[in-house]
Amino acid sequence: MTRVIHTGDTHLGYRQYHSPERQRDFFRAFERVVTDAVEDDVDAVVHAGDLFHDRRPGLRDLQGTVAALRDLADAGIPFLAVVGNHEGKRDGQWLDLFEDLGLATRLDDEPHVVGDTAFYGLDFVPRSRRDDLDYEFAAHDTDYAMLVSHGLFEPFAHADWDTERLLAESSVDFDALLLGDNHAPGVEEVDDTWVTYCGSTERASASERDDRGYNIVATEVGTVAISRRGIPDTRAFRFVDVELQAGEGVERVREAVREHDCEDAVVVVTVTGDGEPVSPAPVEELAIDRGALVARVNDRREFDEEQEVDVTFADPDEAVRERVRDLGLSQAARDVDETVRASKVADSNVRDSVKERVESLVDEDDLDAFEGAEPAAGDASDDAGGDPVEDDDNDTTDDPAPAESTDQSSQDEPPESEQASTDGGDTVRAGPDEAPETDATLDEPADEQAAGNDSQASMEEFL
Ligand SMILES: [Mn+2]
Repeated sequence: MTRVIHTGDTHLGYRQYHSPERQRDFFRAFERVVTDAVEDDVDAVVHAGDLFHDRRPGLRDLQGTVAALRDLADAGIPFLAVVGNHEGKRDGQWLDLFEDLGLATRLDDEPHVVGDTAFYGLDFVPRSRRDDLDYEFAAHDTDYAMLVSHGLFEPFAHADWDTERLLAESSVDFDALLLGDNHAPGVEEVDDTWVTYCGSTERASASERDDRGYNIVATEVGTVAISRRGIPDTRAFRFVDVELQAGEGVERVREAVREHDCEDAVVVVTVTGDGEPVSPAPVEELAIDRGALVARVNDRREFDEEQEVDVTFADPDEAVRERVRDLGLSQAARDVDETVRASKVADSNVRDSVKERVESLVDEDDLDAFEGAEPAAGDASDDAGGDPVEDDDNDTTDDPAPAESTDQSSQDEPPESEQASTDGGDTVRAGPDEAPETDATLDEPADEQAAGNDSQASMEEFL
C-alpha cells in the first residue's frame, strides 16, 4: 500500500487584498500540510502545481519553502511535484532548483516509484499546444500508476482539457489523475480512472467558501481510495450575504455585519436584491472596527443597473481599442499592450513577460515587428490582422513568446458561487456543478488595478 498526501494550489507569495498577513496565511497553510505529512508519516507529498502564486516569489517565501521541504526530506518523505500555470518560468523552474538541492522531484514522463505506485507528471500546458501532446509515458513495472497534472480537466466545472482523450491516448494505464488548478476539491470517475482535485489550501478568492483541505490517496487491493482531510486553522472568512428589500440600504447591511464575528476575519459582504445603493466605505469601516483583518463589499446590483441606465454611454473598452488603433503602434508595442492590459498575465509577472517578449523578437531578428504601423483608417482591416488587443483567447498562433504563462486570473469580480458539499472529513462527493473555484476567480480587488502603474513603467522601460 502506498499512501500519499495530494495537495496543490498553495499560492505561496500571494499578498491577497494587499495584506502581508494574508501572505503569511498562505505560507502557514503549506506548513500545516507539511507538518501533517510528517506526523502522519505518509509515503510522499504529491503537489499538483501552483506552489507559488507567481513566477517571482519573494526571498522570504523561497526561504520558507526550502525550510519546509527540508523538514519533509529530513523525515524521509519525498516531495513530488509539477509546474502550474501561475509559477511557470520560461527557462528552468523553481522546482528544478529544489530538485538540485535534493528537496523535490519534478515529475515527468518517466515513472517515479514510491512503494507500489509509479507517479508521472504533466506540467500545465496552454490550451493552444494541447493538440500536440502525444501522452507518451515510459512503461513501469509497479502495481499502480498515477498522473499528476495542472489544468482544468473534464468533467469538472470550467473544464477545457479533454480527459477522455488523455486517458485513451496515454501509453500508461493510469489508476488516478491527481490534479491541481481547480481550487474546489472533487472526485469523478472517467473510464475507470479516478480523477480528483485536492483544492487550494487557503482561499485564493472569495468564491472559495468551503473549508480548505487536501486529499489522502491510498492504494488498496486493486483500487485507489481517495479521502479528504480539512485544514482547521485557515484564515476565517465571514460571508455576509444581504438581500435588500425595497427601501432598505446601508443600515440594513451594517446590521447584518454586526451579526457576524468579524475578529481577525476576512469579511466579504455581498449585496443583492432591491433597495438603495450601498456605498462600501461605511460597511467596511464597521467591519474593521469590529476587528476584521480585511473587509470587502460586493454590490451585485451595480452591474444590472449600469446596463440598464448606461446604454447611451460609449463602451469604454471600445474607446480604448480605438485609441490604441489610432496610436499606430508596432506589432511589438501592441503585443506589449496586450500583456499589460489584457489581464492574462498576473500583475507581478508583467515585467518579466514583456521583457521576454521583446527579447524574443530581438533574438529572432524580427525587427519589422518594431516598425510603427500607420494609424488604421478603418477598423476592419486592422481587425483582420488579428489585433492582439481584441484577442480574448490565449490561442494566438503568432505569439512571439509561446512559453508565456497563460494565467487566467482575472480582475473581475469572482462569480457567485454555489455551495459545494466538499467540506468536512470523509470521502469527497463532489457533483459536477462544482463551485467555480478555478484560478479564473482569484481575488484581484479593484484597487489592485493600481498595479497598472507598475505595468506602465514596464512599457516605458522596454520600448
Ligand atoms: Mn491555482
